[in-house]
Amino acid sequence: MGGSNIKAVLINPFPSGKQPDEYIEVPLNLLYVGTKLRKKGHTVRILDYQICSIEQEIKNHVQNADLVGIGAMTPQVGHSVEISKIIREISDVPIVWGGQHPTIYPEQTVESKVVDYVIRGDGEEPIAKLIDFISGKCDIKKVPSLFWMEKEKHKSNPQAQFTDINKISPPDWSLIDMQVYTGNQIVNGEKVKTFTINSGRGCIHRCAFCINTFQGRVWRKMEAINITNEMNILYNKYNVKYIFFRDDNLFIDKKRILSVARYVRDNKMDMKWSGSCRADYFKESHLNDETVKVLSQCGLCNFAMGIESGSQRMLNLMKKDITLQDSINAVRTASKYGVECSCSFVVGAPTETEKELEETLKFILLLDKEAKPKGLGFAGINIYTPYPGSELFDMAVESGLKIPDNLEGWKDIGIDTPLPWISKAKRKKLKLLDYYCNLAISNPKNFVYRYLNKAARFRVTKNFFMIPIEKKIVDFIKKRRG
Ligand code: B12
Ligand code: SF4
Repeated sequence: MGGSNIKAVLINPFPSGKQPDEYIEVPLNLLYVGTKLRKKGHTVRILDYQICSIEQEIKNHVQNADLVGIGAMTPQVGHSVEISKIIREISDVPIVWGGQHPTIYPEQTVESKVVDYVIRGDGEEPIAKLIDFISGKCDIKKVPSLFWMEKEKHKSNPQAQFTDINKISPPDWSLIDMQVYTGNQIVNGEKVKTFTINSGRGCIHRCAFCINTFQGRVWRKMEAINITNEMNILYNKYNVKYIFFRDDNLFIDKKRILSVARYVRDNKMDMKWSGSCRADYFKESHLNDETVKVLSQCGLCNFAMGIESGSQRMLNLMKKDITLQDSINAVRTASKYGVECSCSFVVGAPTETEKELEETLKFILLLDKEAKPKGLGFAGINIYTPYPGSELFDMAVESGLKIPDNLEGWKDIGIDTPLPWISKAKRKKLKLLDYYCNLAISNPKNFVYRYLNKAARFRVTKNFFMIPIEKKIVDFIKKRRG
């Protein structure tokens, strides 16, 4: 390792069970960590499973790297372990893991022979300090948020302060190929150049399936001026016409989001944007009619809303703190001003009964009706996946889910994890719901699809999904069309 410039390779591994997406997501975690390293004068290469074969690329890049960083959500642990093993076979470069999974299980992660260090929580400051340590410039004790093993014993340093997200804006987009990541998104039937901004970290709410509760329910916001600065550069330099705000909860601060919206309008930017919002925010003191109207006039075109369930008992169990009426009201208000709603739902959570599942299916159709005149944009039906760090995970464990006792044991916990309270037959059925609910709320343009839509509505109303012939027909049509 010569001089102070070191070479870091940062890796985004493949999450188990993930279906290929048309849209390539920006690996924001590595972008921020990489930005910090580049600002310190280091060389950074990001390897992302979405656009390259990591197995092949690491062979080319690891030989002369001084540090490898891997970002791991729980479903990415399996691939992260595989990659770390390959690296170990060809190099003794230090391997550091960061991200949600090692943040929740730092000790268990460093016990693995293929991980040298874990950085817990925000990675920007700690990774820069870790590089100082491996370059011989400081003692290991000076690296905040670090976990490691020494003579078979766990060692750790105190947690770093949260990153000041206003100081790190904008991230260094030249670290990634913007041509690839500004992939086209379909908006109102048209392909639009799209990019992602993260304008806040954390959330103040307490949903029992969400990792934010583990992180102390603290919300850290980027000021409006920094958000609009990022939007401006993306618009003028990269010709981006659609911004996906990837915040957990974009609309916490009404004043802030209104300033961003007005900036888009006042600067005559031809730009659309969307973000996630809670259904209970649509009330007089927050997102009232007037506010939603202004937001819509200023480019907001979609609210992503976690409606989660059509059963109030399940909503209460999930500590969602919303009512069914809140969701109806949210969808009505948004649709009145032309803002589409993409709603997501969780099915198959512990203790959910068949009747409660039916309530959710009926509720999706009801919301579609309330979203006048176009209907819901999308209904995402996810089978509950227990992610550690959330309250519902503990309930899943009580219901028979086994917690792996070593890092490699997590390799099967992912998007399609078998759950003790869901039989194989039930899982097969739950997997069809996303497909059928979206067919049922679609606006069919031709005769065949009108028939399929009617059949899907019947199935969703009756909670009957045996012999999924319509799906086979659609798959066949799609295949023939290529
Ligand atoms: C945006 C987002 C996505 C995006 C992009 C993810 C990405 N890689 O950037 C998309 C849509 C692809 C996505 C997908 C999924 N996501 Co997601 N996602 C988020 C969300 C809302 C914000 C993450 C983000 O960008 N934050 C901003 C960045 C800067 O922060 P960060 O990611 O935390 O990274 C910081 C630290 O963690 C750390 N760090 C991260 N990586 C590394 C690596 C190194 C080497 C170091 C040193 C440090 C480090 O430093 C970073 C900078 O401070 C979080 C919610 C949350 N509270 O975190 C969920 C979240 C991370 N997602 C989650 C899940 C489960 C998923 C899915 C598996 C969901 C699914 N069922 O399909 C998929 C699949 C993952 C994939 N890679 O494709 C869970 C993870 C739970 C867990 N135990 O792992 C979260 C926490 C949601 C939740 N509330 O439960 N996600
Ligand atoms: S699910 Fe959404 S609203 Fe609930 S705590 Fe998580 S980020 Fe906040």
